[in-house]
Amino acid sequence: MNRSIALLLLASVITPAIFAQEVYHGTAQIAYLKVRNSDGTYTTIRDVGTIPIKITPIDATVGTDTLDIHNLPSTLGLTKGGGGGFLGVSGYQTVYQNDTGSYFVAIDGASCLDDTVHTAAGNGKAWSIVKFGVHISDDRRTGKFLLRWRGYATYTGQLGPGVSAFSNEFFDSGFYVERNQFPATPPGQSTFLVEGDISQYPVFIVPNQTCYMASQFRTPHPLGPQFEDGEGPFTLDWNVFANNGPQIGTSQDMFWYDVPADGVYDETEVDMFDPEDGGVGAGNFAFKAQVNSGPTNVVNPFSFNWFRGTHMSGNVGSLWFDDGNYNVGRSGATPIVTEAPAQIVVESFSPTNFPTALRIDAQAKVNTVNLGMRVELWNFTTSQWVQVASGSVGTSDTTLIGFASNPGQCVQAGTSTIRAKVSFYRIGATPVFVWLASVDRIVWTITSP
Ligand SMILES: [Ca+2]
Ligand SMILES: [Ca+2]
Ligand SMILES: [Ca+2]
Repeated sequence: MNRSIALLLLASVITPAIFAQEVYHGTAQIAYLKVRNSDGTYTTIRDVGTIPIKITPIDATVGTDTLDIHNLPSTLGLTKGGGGGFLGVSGYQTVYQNDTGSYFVAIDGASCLDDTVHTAAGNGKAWSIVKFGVHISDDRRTGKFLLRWRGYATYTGQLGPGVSAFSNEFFDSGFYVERNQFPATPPGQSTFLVEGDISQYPVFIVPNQTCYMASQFRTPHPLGPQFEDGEGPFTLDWNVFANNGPQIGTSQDMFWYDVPADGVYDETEVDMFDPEDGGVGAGNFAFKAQVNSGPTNVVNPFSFNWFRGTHMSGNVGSLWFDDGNYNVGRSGATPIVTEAPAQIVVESFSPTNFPTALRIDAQAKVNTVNLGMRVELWNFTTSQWVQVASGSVGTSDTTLIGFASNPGQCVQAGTSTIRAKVSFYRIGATPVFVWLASVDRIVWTITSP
């Protein structure tokens, strides 16, 4: 639907009714996480887990607008909002908040992008609790939508129509949300705030305050979650804006209204909702991001040991960076025939004894086909290895990423030791009988409370 058609719908703008502030609990499945590696390449991981969510019905004005902003300056400044972060009652620090109690839904707004500037307190820290809005436009309570978030660091003006004005992407991830978790509401009033706890998955990290954030509602991949790439057709679930501008962080009273939706936000799509459209300063997503007050640190290994197989070359420093400097092991004999013939165990120290999130990235390649790679974390409470990622490993660098479901148990009390293992094993016939595993990087990403 184009904007001139959408404008006709203004005649049917719905008068909000008052709901009790009921809260419904549910879950969202992480569809995929696309993580940027230090060399600028991306790793996509799927089937990661679920997060708890809370759903609150809200009143909102549903409408559209005239195109208000025709030319955007080549650089963007700050006009709206303010304030530093604060420590909430939960112990989380809010680094961006635009949740004013007065909401506006963009008709056909399945794909929008907002300029958000978080407080400096959020720099380099992973989001723990996020809050956003969704409007389910035709009152369905069946099936699921994919909520996709993409974060960009850079706006570039004067690139013209059809060309993305946003670049330097630092996250791209999606969640499956089942519609039957949303309570029934009167026709046309299916607007909700959703709060999700992503504290175990430190991937949404804004490096330096500015986050041009795209929010998209899409159809899940038709072939199944193992193929999810976030590129399905847009749905009839729409973005929700909050009036009057943010309380924490800043955003200009503008956003990018991707109509017709193609996932490309060009400079001519910049827009805002005027009072005459039913919006008041409504150029800003209803959105809130909270971080743990502690830092999110990348932790390098201090020691390594080829527990199975033989160390051939490289040192502990070879494991620190994604730089093509490898720590190489050769497959060897094992006491049990089913055991992986090459296993490297690494240790380091956690900056905290009480991590709220613990992620491990392992990148390696091998010199033959038909090998698999498994990543495990040592649980000091149960004295067991816990597998957090596995997959095939190629003859060029392959990255696996895993997350601890009990981060605190992966740190040894007293010593703060952390321990991980990466194993290589046959998943088919290998043309090379004695093969090499070249490990480029094994690092933890640990969030402190
Ligand atoms: Ca577009
Ligand atoms: Ca804005
Ligand atoms: Ca390396």
